[in-house]
Formats: sequence, C-alpha cells, structure tokens
Amino acid sequence: MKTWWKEGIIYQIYPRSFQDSNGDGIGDINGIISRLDEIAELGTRAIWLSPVYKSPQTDNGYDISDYCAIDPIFGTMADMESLIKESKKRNIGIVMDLVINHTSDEHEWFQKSRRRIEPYTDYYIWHKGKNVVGKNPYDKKNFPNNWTSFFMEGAWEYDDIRGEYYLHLFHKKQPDLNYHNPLVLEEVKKILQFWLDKGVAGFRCDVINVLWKTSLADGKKSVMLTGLEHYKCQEGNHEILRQLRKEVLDKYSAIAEFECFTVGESVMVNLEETKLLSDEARRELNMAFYFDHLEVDRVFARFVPKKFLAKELLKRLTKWQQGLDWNALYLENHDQTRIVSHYGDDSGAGEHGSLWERSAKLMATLLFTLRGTPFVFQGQEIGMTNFDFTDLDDVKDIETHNLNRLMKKFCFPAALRWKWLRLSSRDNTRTPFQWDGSSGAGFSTAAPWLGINANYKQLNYAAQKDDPDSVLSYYKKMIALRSSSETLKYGDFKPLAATNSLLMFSREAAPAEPAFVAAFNFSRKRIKLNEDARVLLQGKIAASNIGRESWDTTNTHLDAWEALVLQTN
Ligand code: TEU
Ligand code: CA
Repeated sequence: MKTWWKEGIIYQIYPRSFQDSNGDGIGDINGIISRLDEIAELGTRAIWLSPVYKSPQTDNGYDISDYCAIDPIFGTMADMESLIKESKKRNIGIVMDLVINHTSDEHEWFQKSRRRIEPYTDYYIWHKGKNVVGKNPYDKKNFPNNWTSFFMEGAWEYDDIRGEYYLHLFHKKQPDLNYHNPLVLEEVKKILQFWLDKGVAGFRCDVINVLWKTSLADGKKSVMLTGLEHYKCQEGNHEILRQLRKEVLDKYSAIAEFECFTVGESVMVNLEETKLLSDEARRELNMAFYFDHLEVDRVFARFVPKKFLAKELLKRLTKWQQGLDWNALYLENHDQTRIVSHYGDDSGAGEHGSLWERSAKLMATLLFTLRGTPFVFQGQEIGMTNFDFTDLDDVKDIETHNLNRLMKKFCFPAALRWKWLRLSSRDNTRTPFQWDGSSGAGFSTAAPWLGINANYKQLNYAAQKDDPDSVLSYYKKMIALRSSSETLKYGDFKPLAATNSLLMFSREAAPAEPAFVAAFNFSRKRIKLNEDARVLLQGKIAASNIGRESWDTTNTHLDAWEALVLQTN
C-alpha cells in the first residue's frame, strides 16, 4: 500500500496572510475554505495549517492559550470542522501545527501554575534563581543560568506572583512546559486525540527536538543559543516522541482509513541527530524539517549573508538525500524568506521571460526532482518575492525587532542593520497572498495586518491561472511530472557535477524505470558545460523552465537561471 504522505505534495497555509473573508484585514478559516479548489488544482494531498488556536498572537499563534479552541480572529470550531470536511471531499487531509514546547503565558495552565494551584504547580520550568534573599531578581547575575533564547534575549523571566523565574526559549509570553512532570505529556496526548477525533491527518510538530531539558546548568557561552547542549535532542525527548507515536498516533492509524503522520521541525540538527528523530525503524517522527540546505549563503542560521555556491548546495543536498530514509523537502515556510529572492533573482517580478520567472521555475524544478515529500508554502507557487518594505516600522515580526535591538546594542550602523534584517526577516514570507490586481490584491477589502508587496499588480494568482507559461502552470506541470514518476518519487539520488553556478544530479530506480538527470544554472550568466557534464547531460527533455524543445550533443551551454530535466533512458 503506497504511503499517502510520500505520494502527494503538502501545501502550507499561514492563516493570517492567506485569504480574509470578513473584511478585517486578517486571513481566516472561511477564507481558506473559499480557496480549496485552487489548492486542490495544484495537486495538494494535505494542508499544513499554521496555528489557528486561541492565542494572544504575540508570536502570531505560536503562543497558544487554548489548544482545543479556535481563535475568534480565525473563526469558530464549526468553521474548522467544515474546513476538515470540505478538504476531505477534495481528498486533502488537514495537518495541524502542534506547538508543545511552550504555551502562551495566558494559558489557564500557566495562570494556575504561577499561583501554585494543583496539579499545575510544576507544569512549567520554575527556578528560585541564584538570588540571595533581598537581592534584585531582575539582575541577570541572579538568573538561574546563562541560557539565551531563540529570540536573542535572556531565557528567564521573573514572575512576581510566584516569586520565581520561569524558562522561555522563545518570547517571555511563551513559557516552556516541564516534561519532567508526566502530567504534562498526558495533557499533550489528550490534545492529539482531540484533533484526531475531528479527523485531521497528522501534525507538524513545532521545535520538537528541544522539549527535554536534561539539566539547567550554565551553557557554554555562544553567539546564539547559549545552553543548547542541555536541551537539544536529549534522550528524554526521544522517549516523548516514542510514546506519542505508540500510544496515540499508531492507534489512530490502525483504525483510520489513512496513516496519521508527523513531520517535526528540528532546530540546529545535524544528519545523525535527524536520523535518530525520523528514521522509520525508530518509530518516532515520520519526517523532520532541518535548515541546513537553506543556509548555504548564511552564517549564524539565516541572519548574516555570505556568498552562495551551487557546489556547496549540492554537497549539502547529497548529504541529506543519501543520509535519510525519507526527506521533508521545502524551500520556504513562515520562518524563512522567499526562495526566488533568496537563492534566485527576483528582478522583473511578475514579467514574462524575466530572470524572476526563470529562477522561480528553477526552484520548482529543484523541489520536485529531489527525493522526499515536497512542501509548498502559500504564494511560492506564483513566485511571490520578499517584501518591499523600506522601514523597520513596516515589520511586525518580534524576532526581527529583537535582532535589531541586539545589533543596536553591539553598535551595528543602522544601514547595515536594515540590510541584514531585510535579508532574514520572517515577514518576507508573511505578506498577504496576491490573488489578483485589484486593491487589496484580492486578499482583503480592509487594510491588511501586514503590508502587501506593491508588485501584486503584475504578480498575482489571477494573472497566472490560465496562462500556460506562468510560474503557477509550471508548478502544476512539475507536480504532475513527479506524481506520475516512480523514479522521481522513490529513485536514488546521485550527485553528478557542480561549480559555483552549476548543479547537476541524477535520479535512478530499477533499470526498467525511466532515469533522469537534472541540471541547474544558479546565475544570470550563460555557463559553458565542461566535457564531463556534457556527456552526462544527454537525453529526452522531461522539463525545461525556458521552453526548450530539443537538447542534443551540439548544446554546450545552460542559459541564465536555466533548469533542465532529461530522461536518459
Ligand atoms: O520555529 C522555531 C525556530 O527556530 C524559528 O523560530 C526561528 O525563527 C528560527 O529563525 C528558524 O531559523 C518555530 C515556529 O516555526 C516559529 O514560527 C515560532 O516562532 C517558534 O517555533 C516558536 O514557536
Ligand atoms: Ca478575517
């Protein structure tokens, strides 16, 4: 029996920015339902829904105050049930975002925990701190340890009601849950059961490899994430995943008509750590998201730029393609930037024949010729670009503002701060979906919660829908090509050649099955293929992002931002 979540593509929706249906400038569930046909036409097999739960929205929903209630800005539980039902009619499963490393500080559990109301007293990670009675609790020297957060602040907040500190690896309004308290995992199991009973197809698990803090000892001082060694991929974390799989997910998979699946966001992981989280035999996660392949041109995660080299990208892709049982493939999500602006070239955005159109199609060719389950982030299928904000005031994301404060503290000049923040801000992928050229881009009739990119007039879904040469049409073609090819879905990956701009690999399965070679030029310059590459790049055209009709031994160059897939047998 084919594994459904390996066969199809998964479409990620960031509800705030997808489609507004009630004119408040914020996307919502009924907006998503109104666009299900467009999502189905793409060949979508499941929707990963970023959080729609009750939340004060400090981190846009990744700070949950009630896991079993829908936030009114997104709609009602009835709307959510209708989304699940209407999606199922189109053979699309709903994958919920499971955010269990932390809750919102407005969650009932935290409000009772800070007041030591049983059984919630130890639901969070509380600590007396190093303070001696009478010392100022807000003085860092008294903090329990020297850990720093993912949002570039100290990781402890003093709570004057409890008279103790609590740990927060993200924002101070996102206190971490204490998994050393078995009651907490029982609560989590109930949450999974609540949503599986509603018929969801699986879970995308948020920062799922930092749940278990083995000790609260000081961490080795580091530019980013001091203390990481005490909570990343700990044995206790693996035990949690095994329990959730065995006691909840596998039970539902047994009775449901489809296998519930999990994909876990795994921060700061190497290949070995990712195998332990997601190898089939481990029976923990089905897949894991790592970040390595998107940081070829970055140092310090995605925050400081460096030169992009196609050969470095091929080296990293090869490691993961050949290292994991199965990959979760993605180039964009709500924490990253737009790939056409990041690894591509977004000049001439929205125009036919532009480098924007070529590189957007090149990224689609790459995503659907690699081995694994492809994830497409909303707007990627029409080639949406990074935001066009000119000022930090236009940015809403807390991480970007925290990074700005940190760089200011270290006296980075304003121009450099803005240059680097523009390149890394998560708001780049969070601008409203550009549905058409009307005011509000068809996203909303009201002022949107975040600015719409002015290029929406020429870069939008409506302009591409019926255009056979559009980026959208090319995404559909590549998704259909992958879907019809056992080799592209399950065949082996082999690196063939690479330079600073050229990247080539093959995909092969059983001899009788078609074999493919894929070649990419990650530059705006025409590049000459050396002898070896030319010999390897022979065959019948399966896909070309510049509309090539033939390729033979006389062809010696790849054009600017060209992507070519040839069937070699
Ligand atoms: O992200 C975890 C995470 O590491 C990212 O926050 C972070 O942005 C980093 O930049 C990635 O390079 C998850 C969610 O995806 C993110 O939206 C939340 O802010 C975060 O967890 C806290 O829930
Ligand atoms: Ca709305």
